[in-house]
Amino acid sequence: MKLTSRFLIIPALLAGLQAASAADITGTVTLNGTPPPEQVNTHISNDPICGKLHSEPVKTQFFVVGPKGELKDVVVTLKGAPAKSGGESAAPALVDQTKCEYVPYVMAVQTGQKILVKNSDPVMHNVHPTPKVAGNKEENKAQMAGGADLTFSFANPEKFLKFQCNVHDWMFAYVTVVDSPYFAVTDKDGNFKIANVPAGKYTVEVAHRKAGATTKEVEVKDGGAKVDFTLDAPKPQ
Ligand SMILES: [Cu+2]
Repeated sequence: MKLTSRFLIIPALLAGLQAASAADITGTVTLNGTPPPEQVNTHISNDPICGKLHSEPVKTQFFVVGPKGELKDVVVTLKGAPAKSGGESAAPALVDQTKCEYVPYVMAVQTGQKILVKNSDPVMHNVHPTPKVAGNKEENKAQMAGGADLTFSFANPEKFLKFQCNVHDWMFAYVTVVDSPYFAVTDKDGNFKIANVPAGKYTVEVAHRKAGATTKEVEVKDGGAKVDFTLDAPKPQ
């Protein structure tokens, strides 16, 4: 009798442990205050090839906000994240050059993860990542219209590593390199989700290129954790 009940209890305990072992951290990032107005990118419209690819004026996208200040392009990372990067085995991250802009403008990858850069335009670009962290390699590769995809990867963590095109000096993208699989970038509704985080206590950091960064403590338990953030718009100059 004793034996039977023990056999029943142990699987139940194990199932309980598994349920508590990983959950999602979700939340929303909101911009407090009014961001400076975006500027029309006259470089694109003045370019004989790139200008023709757009029917509407192209604006900068420094602050992409929703009706309630929901802030896009915020990089969300975990300090004290439990696992090291599995970047070598992760699916490649994609960056497209389309209509003489990088899409996405802001992204995050793991250390060692491949970044595939496409050229969907009828014009040559050159892809020039300019890392500032030692050990991350600066490269500068031309890519013809219809050319093969280019591949990049970075060994060390770095925030907002800048990619630029020297043919079109308005073309920038920012790639944050993280040494764990636990990160996210907010969508157009300001939402993020870091999936399958092992139970435990963490510091969550949110960072936006123009609105700065802040942190909050969270504890991941059964059912996950929800944590919202507010960043302040820069004061008018
Ligand atoms: Cu270009």
